[in-house]
Amino acid sequence: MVKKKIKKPLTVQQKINRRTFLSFGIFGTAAVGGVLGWRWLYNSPYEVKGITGNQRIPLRRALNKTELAVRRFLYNENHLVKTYPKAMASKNVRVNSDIGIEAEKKFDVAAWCLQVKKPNGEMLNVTLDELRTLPKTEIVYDFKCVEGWDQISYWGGVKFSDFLNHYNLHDQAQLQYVGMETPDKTYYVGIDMPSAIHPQTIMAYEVNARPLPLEHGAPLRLIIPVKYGIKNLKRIGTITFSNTRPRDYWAELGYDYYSGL
Ligand SMILES: Nc1nc2c(c(=O)[nH]1)N[C@H]1C(S)=C(S)[C@@H](COP(=O)(O)O)O[C@H]1N2
Ligand SMILES: [Mo]
Repeated sequence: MVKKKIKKPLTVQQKINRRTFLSFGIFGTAAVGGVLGWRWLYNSPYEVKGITGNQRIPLRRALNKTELAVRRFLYNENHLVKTYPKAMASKNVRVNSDIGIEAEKKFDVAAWCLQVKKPNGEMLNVTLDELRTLPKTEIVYDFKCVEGWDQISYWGGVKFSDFLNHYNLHDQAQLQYVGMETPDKTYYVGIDMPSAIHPQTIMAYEVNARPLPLEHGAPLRLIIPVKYGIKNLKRIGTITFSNTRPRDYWAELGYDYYSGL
């Protein structure tokens, strides 16, 4: 006869001990894994400087993969960013950084005009007065900066998609990216076309229903609520269109190129 080994039922204390042991085991493995993963990441080489730069290769790869997943499964041009009543908008809109619009660099707002470079090399020049004749779009939303602050603010200007339609830039709208640079070309951003033509993306010439002050990017800035602050370029000088990623100030310094919310 084969003797069956009978397992004695565990006592409550034994059960607790086993649980504790398991929990610590799992926690410990995760912790060690985390530390090793971190060490691995921080021993990985940096990417070759190009459109993006200054980032460890695996992390950049992850950022780019996340972008693809977001664009494929999460991004929806009909999905609108939350808006607020005007009364909730901050009266003193924070001024964050001023690359390309530094006060000591004298800037003549009256002499400004927007330069739109078409892929065929043709140049379209648009004045602020012309832009003001287009339908005005206003938005009150929570502006978010990657540095960890956010603020409800109220902007007014021309919807980017209205601008493209009005100037017959339909062929340009078929391309994958929009590039924007300050007139002095020291701050620049690249925006994927779906985000650029999102119904809440505007080129703003007003904040709190008043003309944009210099420090907020007078006479015209980008307000793109589906992106972090870094993409909201102040003082647009030139606009370009392309199928490759335009240069981007913060992406070159290691930040996510997409920087979506
Ligand atoms: N030309 C220019 N645009 C810019 C910046 C800049 O330094 N220069 N900073 C960006 C960042 S990081 C943020 S958070 C917002 C801040 O906009 P605000 O100063 O109007 O609040 O502008 C963005 N646009
Ligand atoms: Mo920012």
